[in-house]
Amino acid sequence: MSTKLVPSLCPYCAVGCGYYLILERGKAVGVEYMKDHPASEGALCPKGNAVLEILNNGDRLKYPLKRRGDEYMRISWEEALDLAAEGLARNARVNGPRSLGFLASSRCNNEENYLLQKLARLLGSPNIDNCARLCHSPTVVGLGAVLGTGAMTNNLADLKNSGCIFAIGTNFAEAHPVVSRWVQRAKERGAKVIVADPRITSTSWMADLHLRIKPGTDIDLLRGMMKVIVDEGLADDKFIKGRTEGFEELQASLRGYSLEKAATLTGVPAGDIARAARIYARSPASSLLYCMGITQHVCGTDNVKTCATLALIAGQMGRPGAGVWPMRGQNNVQGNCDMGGMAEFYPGYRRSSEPESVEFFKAAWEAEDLPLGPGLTSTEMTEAALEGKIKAMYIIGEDPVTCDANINKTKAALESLDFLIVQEIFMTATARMADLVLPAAAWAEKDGSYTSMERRVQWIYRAVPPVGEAKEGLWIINEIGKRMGIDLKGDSADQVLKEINRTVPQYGGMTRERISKRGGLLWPCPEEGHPGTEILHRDRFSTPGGRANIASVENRPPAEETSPEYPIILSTGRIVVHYNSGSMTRRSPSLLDRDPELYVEINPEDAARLLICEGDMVKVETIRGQAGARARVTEKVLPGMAFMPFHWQAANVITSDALDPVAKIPEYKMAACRISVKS
Ligand SMILES: Nc1nc2c(c(=O)[nH]1)N[C@H]1C(S)=C(S)[C@@H](COP(=O)(O)OP(=O)(O)OC[C@H]3O[C@@H](n4cnc5c(=O)[nH]c(N)nc54)[C@H](O)[C@@H]3O)O[C@H]1N2
Ligand SMILES: Nc1nc2c(c(=O)[nH]1)N[C@H]1C(S)=C(S)[C@@H](COP(=O)(O)OP(=O)(O)OC[C@H]3O[C@@H](n4cnc5c(=O)[nH]c(N)nc54)[C@H](O)[C@@H]3O)O[C@H]1N2
Ligand code: SF4
Ligand SMILES: [Mo]
Repeated sequence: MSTKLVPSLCPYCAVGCGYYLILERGKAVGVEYMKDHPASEGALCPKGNAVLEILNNGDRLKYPLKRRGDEYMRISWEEALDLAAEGLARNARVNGPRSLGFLASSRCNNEENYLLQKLARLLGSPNIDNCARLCHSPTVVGLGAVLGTGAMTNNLADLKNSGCIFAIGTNFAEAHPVVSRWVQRAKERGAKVIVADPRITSTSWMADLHLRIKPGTDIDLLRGMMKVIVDEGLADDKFIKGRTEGFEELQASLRGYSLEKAATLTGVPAGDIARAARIYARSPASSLLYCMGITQHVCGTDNVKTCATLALIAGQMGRPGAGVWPMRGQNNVQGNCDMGGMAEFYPGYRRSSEPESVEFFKAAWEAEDLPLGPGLTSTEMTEAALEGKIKAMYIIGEDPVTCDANINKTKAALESLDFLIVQEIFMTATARMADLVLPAAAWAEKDGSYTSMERRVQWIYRAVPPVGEAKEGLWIINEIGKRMGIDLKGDSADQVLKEINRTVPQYGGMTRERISKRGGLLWPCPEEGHPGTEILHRDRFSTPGGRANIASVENRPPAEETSPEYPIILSTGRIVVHYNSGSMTRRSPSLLDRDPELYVEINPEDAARLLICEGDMVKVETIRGQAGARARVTEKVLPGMAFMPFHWQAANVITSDALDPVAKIPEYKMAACRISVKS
């Protein structure tokens, strides 16, 4: 029997782990570890180990489906593509091109995302967005404003060079498990690990110092640390003078602030804040890791800017082991943003609101006209649909009916559309609302490149043919374009990559030959022969003037405070064996077996008061609705706080859709709730 090993990438998170698919007679039958992969060194977490349960899953969508009443009918690709083109064209004609909304998929490759935003814009709609809106949009705009580039500053393996690892609002041990190996490597070399998280987590177990912060008070904590750094002469004056702007304003804003005030506001003892500040500032190289505990707040953008500011004043930037690591979520969310799958940006972060960007792409795409942005964000598209301004949507590889905050609103918005296309690998809650469901090839069934959280761009080749009649996303988008009289020049992923090389400066030298080698290349890689870039901002920042912009911001309260009626703060987040909507992991038997149902963690003090016992079915209610969940009574959450994973649809019935005013991200991490035993 002939056995073949084909290199592949994990389709889940943005660590970008590599492995080999074992093929027998053209079928994927196993996974073999890839020991020389630069980010994962052969490691895979439980989800990566279980990828075949998804690829070969019997539930995969296999045929195009058209809705008739509550039923779905199998149709041919000819009919499906005609229907898709007609539905989009009809709405563009009757309601104008700005009535079209597009969601690009951060689970899909760069070439597919590039082509989808090109289709949207060539049709005259600026409304293209992706799940980064719900995730790291504060990083793209906030870190972009401070450092010039809204991406991870160093590579992952470089964490081993840190003497101090400060992880704030990230539970990487569950959400990016393979990163733990690099943190462990640093610990073995003597590094101190500081974790700021309200909960006890698998990550906080690794910490030398756990700051159990009150949710929503990160700016106060960071300002407390800055106060210590400035007052104790630990600021890096040379770095501040040579490479930054705005330090005087920061000093002025800290003048009336005190460590004691920070302690009161955050609930973290003053001594611990001071210790954290000293360890972070004094270490020869410190890394700052952050994730959704920082971004998913109404002050998400300010949180990000304050994290970056701490790193700047301590001079912990632009060297091995020193920098800021925003832990990106999806396997290709970095790439999707790079490709212009965002309302604010054309490809390569050219602002969609600037006429020069439009002119550049008019020339590149030989287009007579293109829309000036910014387009509507995904969260704004929901509102616009409810107001009758968005009438048709084309959603690829996203499940907003499970993952948006306050999903009853999203459901109503999608119900009000004239026409909805969903392109998926499984029948999701969102696909169930579509007029047309298009079955897509999964990662191992198509060619293309993915950009991981460390800006690592890696190309994989199709290893197996798509299931049933499923098609590569690129082909589907290209065919819809053709039927609308648009030549997207997307006949192959290779052809699209060549266009990306020309239009996205960071990807200029990323040819297929180069990025299909083990580990690919890290952007920026402006021309062929360029080795790629592991560490950003070594000599200058990528702001127009080359200097970083120190931010002086003060904390703002969350949108929802507790009240006698809703006395508990509900936070939502992740567990290791499930992934986002759960549309994949809940279909993966080995993963579902480990965590089969929705639960909520409650502190024993609250549980005693509410007469809730471990294992009871409880009702968690907010002003938006209620969710049933199994109670877990545990000191992992603070009194007055509850935690629920969001991998089951019920969770987002109750979450808050209050938005950060700049990045438009919802405040998933704080909703006022009450909990009672289900009668
Ligand atoms: N297993 C698994 N892995 C995943 C995913 C998944 O669904 N499952 N999803 C991927 C995606 S899309 C993303 S974006 C990442 C997200 O990865 P993470 O952001 O690490 O995951 P979360 O659990 O959402 O939140 C991280 C931590 O923030 C803490 N937190 C909550 N509120 C606050 C606060 O106010 N301040 C501070 N300092 N901390 C707070 C929570 O207690 C939690 O432990 O994970 C990726 N990886
Ligand atoms: N309560 C709460 N809600 C949250 C969060 C939270 O912390 N708390 N976090 C938010 C965050 S950070 C994020 S990123 C969002 C995630 O929100 P989504 O992006 O909607 O979540 P996913 O489950 O990753 O959805 C991706 C879909 O793509 C499909 N897919 C996978 N591969 C392919 C492919 O090759 N082609 C196609 N066409 N489809 C494919 C999968 O089946 C899946 O249904 O959720 C947000 N929602
Ligand atoms: S850490 Fe992320 S990329 Fe690596 S195996 Fe796990 S889910 Fe996949
Ligand atoms: Mo995310």
